[in-house]
Formats: sequence, structure tokens, C-alpha cells
Amino acid sequence: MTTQKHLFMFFLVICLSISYTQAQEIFISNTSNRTCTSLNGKWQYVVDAYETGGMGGMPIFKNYEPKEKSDRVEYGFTSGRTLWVPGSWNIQKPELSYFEGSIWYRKTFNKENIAKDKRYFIYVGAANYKTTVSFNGKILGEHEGGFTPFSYEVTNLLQAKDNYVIIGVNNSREADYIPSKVTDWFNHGGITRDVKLIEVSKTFINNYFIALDKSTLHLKTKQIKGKIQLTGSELPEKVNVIIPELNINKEVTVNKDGDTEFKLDVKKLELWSPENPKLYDITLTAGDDKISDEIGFRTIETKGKQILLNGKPVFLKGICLHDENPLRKDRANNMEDAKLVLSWAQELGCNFLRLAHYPHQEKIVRLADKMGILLWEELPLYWGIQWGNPEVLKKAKAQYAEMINRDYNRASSIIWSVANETAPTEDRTKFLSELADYIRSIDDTRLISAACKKDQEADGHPDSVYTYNDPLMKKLDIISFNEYLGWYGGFPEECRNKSFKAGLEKPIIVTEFGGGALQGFHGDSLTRWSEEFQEYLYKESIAMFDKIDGLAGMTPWILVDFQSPLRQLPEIQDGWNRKGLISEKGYKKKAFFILKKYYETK
Ligand code: GCB
Repeated sequence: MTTQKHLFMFFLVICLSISYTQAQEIFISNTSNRTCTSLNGKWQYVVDAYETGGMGGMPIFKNYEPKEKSDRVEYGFTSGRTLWVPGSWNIQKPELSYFEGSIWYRKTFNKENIAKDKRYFIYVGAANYKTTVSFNGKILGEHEGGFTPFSYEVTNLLQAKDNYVIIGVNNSREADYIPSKVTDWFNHGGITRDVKLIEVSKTFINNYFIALDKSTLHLKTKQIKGKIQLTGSELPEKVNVIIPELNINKEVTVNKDGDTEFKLDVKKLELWSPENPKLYDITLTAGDDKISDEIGFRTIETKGKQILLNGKPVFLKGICLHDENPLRKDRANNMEDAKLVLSWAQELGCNFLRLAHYPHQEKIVRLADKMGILLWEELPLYWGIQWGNPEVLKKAKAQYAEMINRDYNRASSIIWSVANETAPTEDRTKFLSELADYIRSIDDTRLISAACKKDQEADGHPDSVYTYNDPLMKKLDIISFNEYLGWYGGFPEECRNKSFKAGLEKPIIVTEFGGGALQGFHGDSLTRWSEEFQEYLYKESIAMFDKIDGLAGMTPWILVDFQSPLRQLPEIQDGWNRKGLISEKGYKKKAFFILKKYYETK
């Protein structure tokens, strides 16, 4: 690099780091019920393959355009080159299909009628993985994590004409990221969920946490407990909580930090459950601000080896799912995508879904609330995480907080999982135990689990009894494990000789099992990749797991085939993990009906 270029890079770094202090990230919940201008649609873009943010003294977020004929600008947003938001860039342009790096997106818009008594925020539902948000030439902040929402204030920057929001997204895989470098799913890059300009009052309710107090479940008069967070300088003294169907209209006092906590007595409450997914309309008002939601009330606990929903044992008839619409090959990002997979799950007879391996779009969680499907949610604390790195733990807590902030009020979401298939080293157990404590400190209305692994078998001496002594299990409410006997090692018939011993008085969920089959490919039950092999494997696996003492549910791997660069067997995989019970074109495989039949008996 020449000295000038060095100087330029130095300048850029200084300029970026100064700018980052300009806006504070703020969490705004329930954005679908706020006054918003959608910024979805076509965005112009610049590919920044070397991740410099712009060369020649011209940072891309500054949006330079040549004005004189002698002007030098070394990038350009042209109207002809666009990407659709929300969407994965990889599926939109052949030249971006395996692209990993930075792309800067630009959207220009006018905003007539800017109200003096309002505040404005740019909200991003999710962008994978590291995102720099700028507005009218100022960097607002940088967000890390590919699956959770964030927003920045733009009130003082917003103009009636020619606003430009420029968002740089980088989907490089790095060792200290969550997830880390290797995953068995596609690394979709870009702005993958909705972008909006949100309009709120000067002081507004940015979030709230409302749930049934589980200690009152068996009382005649139950209690709904809540917390409301306000943001703004002129705090009202009171907030009103209105639940018309319960005849509740209560004023609660706001403290000096803008928070309020309350308890409401309720005599007749219909509890939320898969059989009766009852949601109550709730309105909160604070000064000029008003926000409405639909919230269900339920409790979830464990007792010995049982999971209790509203005090009654429940068997979780589940299936795992990635957040992808296989027909469009894109990350799921709308209600139609959510309906497609949830209706398949219902057809299978499920009352439960494991949303693997990262936070899925908010719309699926909201739809699950309406359809009565219970959910397991998780962060991509997956293979290869740097457990000994305190910065990674900070990131995990931050991303978990964002997920809890988003989904706390959803009755369907009942389990937070802290990790998937991680080796029980000391650093990892310390990391995940601290994370579990952190989650419990902010949410006591859900259970905590993790998809673990069985104990290592002695070399060349497979046991007939699988044992579970992962020290993390002591910290968890539910013992969960993945087990691929018959696919990764062994043949399906070996399932007949196995049994399981977990040793703890806790319920068990089998979080993964299964094997690959190419839909439409037939053979006998020992022909790998045939529908018959998968069908046979499901029969044997289900019979084996069904015998587990304390089995409280299962989520086989997986509802639908999904894209993964790890899966490159020509003619069979071609970039797809084939363990789905449904093909990427939407056709059911034989094993679908084996699981469906089993769930009919439960
Ligand atoms: C697993 C992982 C999952 C993989 C699956 C497989 O254990 O948890 O992410 O996709 O196995 O297909 O091998």
C-alpha cells in the first residue's frame, strides 16, 4: 500500500470510530403495530469485496456523486443495479451466489409531513452478520448478529426531501462470531428482514413484558405481571394498561427511570394452549403514545420428568425447522413463508417446533401464537464457538437479550436453548452456565435447555446403554440430546438394542435424529438416500426413543430439506441437506407419514 492509501485507511478508521458514538441503539418492540413507512423494495448497492468501506478518501456511506466533469468518485449507486430488501443477496444474482464479504445498500426517500412532536427511527429486522447503518451521511452505529432486530434514531437527521439510508452488511464468517466459521446451513448475506422508518411520540413505550405469574396458576384469582419501559425525556406519571375482555383498565405509576412494574388481578382467565390458543387484546397508553398487542397467558414448568403446560403434562410432538422458504430458496421473511411451514407442521400432527439454529423471523413466532404451536428458540451457539473468549460471551448475552426483547410476550415460545451439540469442555460449560443464569435473570417465564450429546463411548466398544453426564445438564430444566444412530454410524436395526440413561430427575426431549433421502428416489430399506431407508430409520428410531423413561417430546431433524454448502453429493444433495421429511419442492417423503402416525398415538 502507498503512504497515501495508508493515510486514507487511517482517516477512514478514525472517522468511522468517531461516528459510532453518534447514536445509541435502542430496542423497539412490536414494530408491526406502530406507525411505520416501509423501506422494503429495491435498494441500490455497491459490492465492497475488499471490505474497505470506500477508497480514495470517499467512504461509501457519504454517498458521493460527481458534480463537475473533473470530479473523481470511485464507486456509484446506480439505479439499474438493485437488490430486493428483504432478501438474501446470494439468491438474487448469480454472481453473488457464494459471495461472502461486504455490500453497501442505499435507499433514497422523501418524507413529507415530518411531525415536530414525533421521533423517528430506522429499524432493521435482521441483516447478516455485521451491519453498519448510516443516515444522510452520518454513521449511526454498528450491529453484530445476523438474526435479531435493531434500530437507531434519525429524528435530527430526517429531511422532507432526498434522505438516503446506506447500510453496509458484511456476512464474512469469523472465529469469534456467533455462529463461528462452519455451520450446516447456508450463509445468506444481506438485509434479510424488513426495514422501516418508525414514527413514535417524543416519549414512548419502547418495550413491555407481560405474562401470567406462574405462582398464581392454581389460585382462584390469578395475576398478570408486567413491566413497561418508556424512552424519552418527558415521562408521564402514569401508564394505562387496558385489557377490555378482562374488564381491566388500570393506571400504573412510572418511576423516574421510565420503568413501571405492575400486577393485575384476574378472576376469569382463559389460558393459552395448543388446543385453545386464546389471545387477549391489550392496549398500553402513556401520554401521547399508544401501542396494542395480542397476548396469550400460560405457564410452563417441569415437575420431575414431566413438562407441565398450565399445570398439566404435555408431550411435545415436534420437528426441527430452518428459517428458509425452500420454494423461493430465500430466508423466510413474510407471513406467507411462515404459513407454508407451519401448515406443514400442523399436517404432521405437531404441537411443537424447534426453530433451529438461530432466531427465526418474528412473524413465525406471532403466527405460532395464533395457531397454537409451541416453540423452542435458540442462538447459533453451535460448532466451533470460542468459549474461552469473554467478548463472545458478551455477544451471546447481547443477542439473547435482543431475542428475549422481541419474543417475551409470545405465549408460544416456551424454551430458550443455550447451545447445540457442543463438547463439554470446562470453558464451554462455564460460558453456557453463565448464559443460562443471565437468561433466567431476565426471563423467568420459560424453560432452559440445550441440545447436548451422549457421553463418549469407549473406543471400539459401543455400549448398549447410552449415558448422559454432560455437566451442563445440571443447569438445565430439560435434558435434550441429538442422536443419529443408524445414519452417522451403525444401521437402523441397531436401534433395537439401545437404551438411554440420563440419571437426572428431569424431562427429556430428543432434539435431533434422522437421515437423508432424496424425494422420489426409491430402493430397499438399506439403500442410502432412498425414501425407504429414511422411512425404516424413522420406524426404528421412534421405537427406540419411545421407550425412554421421562421422554417429554421430540424434534426430529428436519421438516424440510434446506440449503447447505457442506452437502455436495451430485445428483442427490447438490447443495441441499436431504434430511427433510418434505423436499425443497414441497413433496412429502415416506418418513413424513411414519412420524405423523406416531404423533397420532400421542
Ligand atoms: C446435527 C446438527 C445440524 C445438522 C445435522 C445434520 O447434529 O445439529 O445442524 O444439520 O446434524 O444433518 O448432520
